[in-house]
Amino acid sequence: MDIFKQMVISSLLLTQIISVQNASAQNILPCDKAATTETQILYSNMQKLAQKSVIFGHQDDLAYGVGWAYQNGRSDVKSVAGAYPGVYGWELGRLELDSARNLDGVPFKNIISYVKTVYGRGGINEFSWHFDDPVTGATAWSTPTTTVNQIIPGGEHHQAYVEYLDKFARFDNQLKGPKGEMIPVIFRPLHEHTGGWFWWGNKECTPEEYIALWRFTVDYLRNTKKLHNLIIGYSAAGYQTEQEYLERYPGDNYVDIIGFDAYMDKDADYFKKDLNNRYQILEKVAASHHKLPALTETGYIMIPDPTWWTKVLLPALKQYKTAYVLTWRNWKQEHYFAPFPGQASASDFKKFYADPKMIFQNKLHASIYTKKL
Ligand code: BMA
Repeated sequence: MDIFKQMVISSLLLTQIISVQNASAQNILPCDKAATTETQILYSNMQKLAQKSVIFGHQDDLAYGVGWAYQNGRSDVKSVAGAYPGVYGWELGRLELDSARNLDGVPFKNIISYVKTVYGRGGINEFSWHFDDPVTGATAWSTPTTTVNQIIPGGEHHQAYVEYLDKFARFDNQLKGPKGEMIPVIFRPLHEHTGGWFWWGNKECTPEEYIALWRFTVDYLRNTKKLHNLIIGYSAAGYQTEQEYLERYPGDNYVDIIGFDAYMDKDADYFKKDLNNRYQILEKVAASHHKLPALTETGYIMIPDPTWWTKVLLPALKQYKTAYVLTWRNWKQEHYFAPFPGQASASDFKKFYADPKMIFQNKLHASIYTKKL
């Protein structure tokens, strides 16, 4: 082959490689091949936004805050920053018991209505599920070593877990938009599994058992219950190495968003170092597995550092690709993770909100579900 032909062929190949790379960097399809159009569009738009920005999220934002509960339209984040968050985390614990309220007292009826409101204005809903142990009936924070093994397919108590998922499906089917379309949501089950404090944690089951549980969960909801509005979130707790992060990874066909939960506990230097280490690993895994990275839970309880938002959190968000960051709930004076008016970090939070990197509800529109950016 002459040198000219060779050059043409290699330049064509290069173009192909670049376009494949771009496609994988910008438009990864949901792992559910039958995801609804709205779900596909949302996931695509989240990827696009994540190239330059981070969406701010808050757990239970519309339900209650410090010193108030169930007041229409109220939100601690909005009271401080002037805008609602863009991601809204909700908790499903006790749905498995047919309870009218979740484990933090929020009526499921309200959650359904919040989800619809959020969808209507182009916010994004996310679910965690601190479910009770289906074998012993103890809480999520119990640490038996046999539960996961007993509820995976073939296990003696498998049916009890199937019933949990049936209840989730019944709930999920109520999340419908005005045209009857399913509202896309991020579903983040079995979280913080690299820690040992939940019954599905790394001290409580083997990697094979955890992976079997995860795959069954997703396959059952997708194939048997025909739920196609789920963007699946995989979120670890602490880890030191890539190997540790991936030890229980269920595979690319079972995950859309990958992330971790990281809370600061007084020692800012340690937190920053650990956050950097975890982010570096996450970035690498996200790139090689073509998944969307997120900081799925974070916070500094009672935020005693008045510049935590701009001096600790924001620098990390500026350094590492993050689709969204979700701070935990504002329950009471001794347990909150976002500021409220008068709180020590409130004015810093306004600066954090105003930073061009950050996206709150006011920068999102309902078309996030219908039109690709
Ligand atoms: C924890 C705390 C608990 C709560 C649980 C589930 O981190 O906020 O009070 O019950 O999350 O929301």
